[in-house]
Amino acid sequence: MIPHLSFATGWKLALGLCLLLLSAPADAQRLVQSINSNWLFAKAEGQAFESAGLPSSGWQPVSLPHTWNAADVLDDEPGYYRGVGWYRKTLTVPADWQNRAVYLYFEGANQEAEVLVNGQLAGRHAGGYTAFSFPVSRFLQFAGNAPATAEVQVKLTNRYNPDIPPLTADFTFYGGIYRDVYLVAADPVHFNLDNYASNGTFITTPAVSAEEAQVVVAGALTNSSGKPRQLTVLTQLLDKEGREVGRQQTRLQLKAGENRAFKQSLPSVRRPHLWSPEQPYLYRAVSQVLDGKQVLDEVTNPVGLRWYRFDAAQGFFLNGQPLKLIGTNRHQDYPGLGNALPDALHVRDVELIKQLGGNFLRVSHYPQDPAVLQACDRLGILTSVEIPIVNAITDSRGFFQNCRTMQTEMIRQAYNHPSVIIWAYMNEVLLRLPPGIKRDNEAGKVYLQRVNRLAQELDSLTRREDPARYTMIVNHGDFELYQLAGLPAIAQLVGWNLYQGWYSGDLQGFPKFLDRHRRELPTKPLLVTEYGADSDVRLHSFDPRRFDKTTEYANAYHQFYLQAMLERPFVAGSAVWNLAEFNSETRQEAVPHINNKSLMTGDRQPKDAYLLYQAHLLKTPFLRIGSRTWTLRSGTAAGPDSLFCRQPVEVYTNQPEVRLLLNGQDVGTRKSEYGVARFTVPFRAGLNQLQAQAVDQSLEDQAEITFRLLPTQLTSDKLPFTELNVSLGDARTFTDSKLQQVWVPEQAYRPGSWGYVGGEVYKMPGDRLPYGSDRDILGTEYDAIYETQRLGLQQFRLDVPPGEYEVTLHFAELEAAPQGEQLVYNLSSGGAVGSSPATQARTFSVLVNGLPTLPVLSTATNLRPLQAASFQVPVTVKGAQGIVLDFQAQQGQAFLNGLQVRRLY
Ligand code: GCB
Ligand code: CA
Repeated sequence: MIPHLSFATGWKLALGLCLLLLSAPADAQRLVQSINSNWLFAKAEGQAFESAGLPSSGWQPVSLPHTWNAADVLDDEPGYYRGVGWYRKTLTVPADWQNRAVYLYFEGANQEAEVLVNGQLAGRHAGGYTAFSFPVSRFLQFAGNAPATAEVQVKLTNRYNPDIPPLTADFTFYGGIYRDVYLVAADPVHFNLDNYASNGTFITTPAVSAEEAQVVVAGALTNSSGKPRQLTVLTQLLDKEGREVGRQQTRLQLKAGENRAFKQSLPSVRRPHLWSPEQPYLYRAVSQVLDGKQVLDEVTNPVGLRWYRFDAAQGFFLNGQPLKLIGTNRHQDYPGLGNALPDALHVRDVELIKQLGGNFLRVSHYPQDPAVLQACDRLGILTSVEIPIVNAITDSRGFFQNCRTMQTEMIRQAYNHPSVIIWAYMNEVLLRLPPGIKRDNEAGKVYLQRVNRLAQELDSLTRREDPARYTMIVNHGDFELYQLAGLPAIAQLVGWNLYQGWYSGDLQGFPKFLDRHRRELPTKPLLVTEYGADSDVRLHSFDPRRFDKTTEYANAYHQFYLQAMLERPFVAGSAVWNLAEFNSETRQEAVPHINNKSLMTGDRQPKDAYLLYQAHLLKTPFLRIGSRTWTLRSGTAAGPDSLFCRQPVEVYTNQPEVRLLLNGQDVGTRKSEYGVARFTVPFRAGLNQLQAQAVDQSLEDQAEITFRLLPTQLTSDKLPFTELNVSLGDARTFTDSKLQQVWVPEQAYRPGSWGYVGGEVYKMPGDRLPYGSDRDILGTEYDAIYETQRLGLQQFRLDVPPGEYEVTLHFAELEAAPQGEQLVYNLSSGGAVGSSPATQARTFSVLVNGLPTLPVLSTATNLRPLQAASFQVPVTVKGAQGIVLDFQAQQGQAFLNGLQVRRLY
């Protein structure tokens, strides 16, 4: 959004409106154009921001939005470019703009910017998530009636700056001008263009009821025309059809150079159309500056008429009715694009929350593209918006000042969005106490006081800026610590990010925590601002465990949390962490650099948990077969003579009963429990067609699942052995849709079949992972396979029939010293996580059918810690010998992480 129009009005729509309402010579109107095309970009690597000059080479053409980190946040190299980048572009400005107020307007650039026009400094901005604009008329050089050329240069850095939040966070700080940039040319008389990149007008609705609504427009006019002016501000309130439902005129005298405030109360709207998630009815307030009949400037703002309140015992009320706020958080990135998204992808995410049945978006952890709140206004999604004070603060004047400025920018820039109901300003600010600071030492006492002080300042600032909305602080689940810092008392609402049953403890800890808040903070309304569990769509388990990153554990987690919140009216709202997978460069786990605690994949395919919410929230009939991303499965036949394998299938529905058919045959009818009907399906080898039907509605869904059936006896004629992929030390299956392979969990050797002999499941120290490691394994996309391991095994045997085989052994040494800057997103209180003991020396050999095929496997040479290493060996099997791999340790214990066996002939 840009200054001349509202944040809430789409560009094209806004420009169209201007034309329609135009009643005066066009040359007086404000002109706005995006200037996203034809920029040049170059890095100034290794240079300090302050002294970095324009690079002499390395320029490449780019269009905005642009980030310089789209690729390097995904590679195996830890870290990403956090330094200086330059952008430049030549603008041609028409001669008659000599008499206009010309501005450059940036929706956002991460994170410190210096803007130069024709070599002169137009302005600086700190903070990567709010808009900024600078007047540039004085830098334009016109020669008579010729157009002026202006060279715009933007020096930018995304370096760490202790004075600018966020300091650390579980997301990537992509550098670049990653939102739209506009050029604005206004009449010298205009709505204030110098107010924190706001549009200079502010709408409030001081009283709204079913009977009537008051609408007030406040703002300021600027007269830079060099002479006194007699002006009128005219505001028309238009309904959805564009009919005028109210108007107000205010006459103002402005001296030359004066900036003067105004305030207009429009006549009340009788029996207003109210704004709500079901019916997000929007009026528009069109405000004009007139000199006589001539329109000098015009701004349009959306107006949503609604009233609301939070109650500590009963939750949230909209327009007098209780409304449980349910929705998600959202980050602003997308696979391959980093944070440089076209508006359409921002809008799509809001639509996905709507399709989920949600009514709430926590815009986390920073203000986002104007397109987001515009879409929320249109679709009826209530929002909370926050500035990015995450994990910690710096006790410096600069940090405090930047926080205040950001909070002011956020509020003024997003003020006119009816979807916004909450302004927040801290996320888990006590998660990472700075070095040397403990909750119970002297330094800690001082630090907590400073955090308290900053919270107080921001809270009062927010209430002054916007008394109509609520303030909120968002905490992690360390109740005592936040109480100790006195934070819950400050804001009007408390948000808790709760991960019991994920990062710590078990699921029961969640309702316990909620009830504790209710008991100990009885006057404070509560929102569950985050909760979630990692889920890698490739991983599945029939015995889901905390932290196994399977779809099944995430499903169980969400079901439990949702139920606990729905049962408690005092829980005013909730937001899943997160709508979609997002980049967090420092993260390791099963998918390095990605946080997959989400309802959708990065490219916005629904995970099962998304369907679970739909089943609960949608009011229209809904029925979908789960495991949509699990269309390739594998498993062992039910018995030596069976040609099927029984596995679960879930159907998500808001219907009472579901019938399931497999290849046209009835599998059974099940009642749905809490949105899920559960079936056990006898899958056959090859294609399986599933059809689910609601018993009493004409609702149906279909899914096709390809099944790789493994024989119980590997010499079976009925089910000849073709291939086997095993993840050692693992209890999950892993589907690789690219190679169309399924990895199955290990099993102990049984004669006639396959499996390991001896050894134990590797488990990283600590209580977090049920098995395996969470470290990034280099040189592979299959981290999950390498992160699990069988340690100290003696053999792996397969009783395959005679023939030619290809055997691939996969290794990764998991004992490794912790990485320097390792992300510790451990939300349990205390305790370092994710660190493994120092590297262990080991040497072993593998014999294949008695031959020393891999004679020296050693951590000193070919088994580097946390590095994938694979060896493929041909094996000829004669007679009944099968395949026998012998593991012989010389030093330390032998291990194996993955094994693939394929029959060639
Ligand atoms: C949190 C943070 C969020 C993280 C999330 C997680 O509590 O607020 O930024 O991404 O947990 O996944 O650990
Ligand atoms: Ca493994």
